[in-house]
Amino acid sequence: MAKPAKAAAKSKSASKSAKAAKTAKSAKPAKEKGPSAAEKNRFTLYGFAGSPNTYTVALMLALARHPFSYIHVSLRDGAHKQADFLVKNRYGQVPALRDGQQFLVQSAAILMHLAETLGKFDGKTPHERERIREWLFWQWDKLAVPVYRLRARNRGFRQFGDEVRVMYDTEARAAIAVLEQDLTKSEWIAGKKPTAADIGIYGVVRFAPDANIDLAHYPHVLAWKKRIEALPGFAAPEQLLPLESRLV
Ligand SMILES: N[C@@H](CCC(=O)N[C@@H](CS)C(=O)NCC(=O)O)C(=O)O
Repeated sequence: MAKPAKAAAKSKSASKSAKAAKTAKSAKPAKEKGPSAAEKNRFTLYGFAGSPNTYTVALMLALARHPFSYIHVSLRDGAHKQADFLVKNRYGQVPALRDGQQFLVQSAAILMHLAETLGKFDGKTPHERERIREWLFWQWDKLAVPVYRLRARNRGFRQFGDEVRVMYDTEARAAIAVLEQDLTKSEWIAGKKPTAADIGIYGVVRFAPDANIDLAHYPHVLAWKKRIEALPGFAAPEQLLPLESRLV
């Protein structure tokens, strides 16, 4: 016997809502998986809270969403010159990064290693990868040294006279002007997307105001800096580098 029109409509709509409920159930997002024990144990960063170079490596790991343990190395107590640290970093400096059984040093080299092995913030083409290397070498050649020296002087960690201060100031401003010019052409330094070059150079530019360099004179650099700060996972040095060791 044919169903009366009303009953047929009711049963149709009931089966429709059962179907919808089923779909909603299956569309439920899978429970987000936390990092595995192997991921948690992979990296230990040795550093110092006030160290921009330690921050650069921590920032790379944070942006790559990779957990890491952190060991505080007291530069004040000279821990970086002790034998147990020199086996990790022959140069007696922070940072050092343990990746599994291997210790890596020199922040720019660490960034390149992370980009390559994590497959994040690396260049997408051989040309982009060449540009990452080129900019990170430039960063240490022209930008980092004058900015960090001026910052250290302002914080009372280095003493030098006005002549040297003016020299570093001129060098730092000339380097930031090169960056400003390049950033008129593209949003990111070495590729179409942010790469290790942006992270490394950000780790210097962030501290330019501590060297009495006002970034307002460099609008493209300022806009690029804001783009980095808007990336998911971004965190400031005080959020990433505790004053004490922290194990994950
Ligand atoms: N080029 C090195 C520089 C490292 C560096 O200068 N580290 C500072 C702290 S930010 C340090 O350990 N200073 C103590 C020293 O050199 O004795 C890098 O990128 O890792």
